[in-house]
Amino acid sequence: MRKKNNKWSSLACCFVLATGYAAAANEAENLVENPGFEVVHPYTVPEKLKDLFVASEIPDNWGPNPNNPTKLVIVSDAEASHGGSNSVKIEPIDSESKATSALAYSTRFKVLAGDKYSLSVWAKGEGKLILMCYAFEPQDVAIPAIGGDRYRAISSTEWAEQKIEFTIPEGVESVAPAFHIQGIVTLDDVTFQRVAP
Ligand SMILES: [Ca+2]
Repeated sequence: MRKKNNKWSSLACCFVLATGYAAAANEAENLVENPGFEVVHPYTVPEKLKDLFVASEIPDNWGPNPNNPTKLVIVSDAEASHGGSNSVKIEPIDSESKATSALAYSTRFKVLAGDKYSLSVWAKGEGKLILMCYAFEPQDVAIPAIGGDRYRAISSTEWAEQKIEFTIPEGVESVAPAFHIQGIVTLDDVTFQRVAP
């Protein structure tokens, strides 16, 4: 057993629905679909996730991570959103809880070691936020997430952009962007791009 002790990655292998990989990355193209959460669909929480996830609708291409009990609310209010009509509020199911909740992209991107990527999101609220990519070796082995090393304090009713840049380590074949949150944080307008090496 190796490199399987990372708490961020252990679930990702179960959740991220890699039925196919996204197309190869062109530089400076935003690779995520539905980056502003404008497309949503009704959602019925599966029985096995009933204690772990609360949502009546979720954005297309995005979903929960059952390792991190999460309440997800679509905020349908152009005034309150950073762009478009919708943003996504992430909070713990138990309002007293200090547990980490999560929002994850539901498709993995094939990557090459040494390539440089950036991940950004606009955020507001009262809590903490980590931007990261779940990472996978060939044969779907989940390994420690990339970039998930620092919580950023979010404490404002004004939107602010949060961003990380990282280089794909050796051995990583695919990644999926994700946000881990403590407290109540609203997100909008994600950008995931390959940047010049
Ligand atoms: Ca939006």
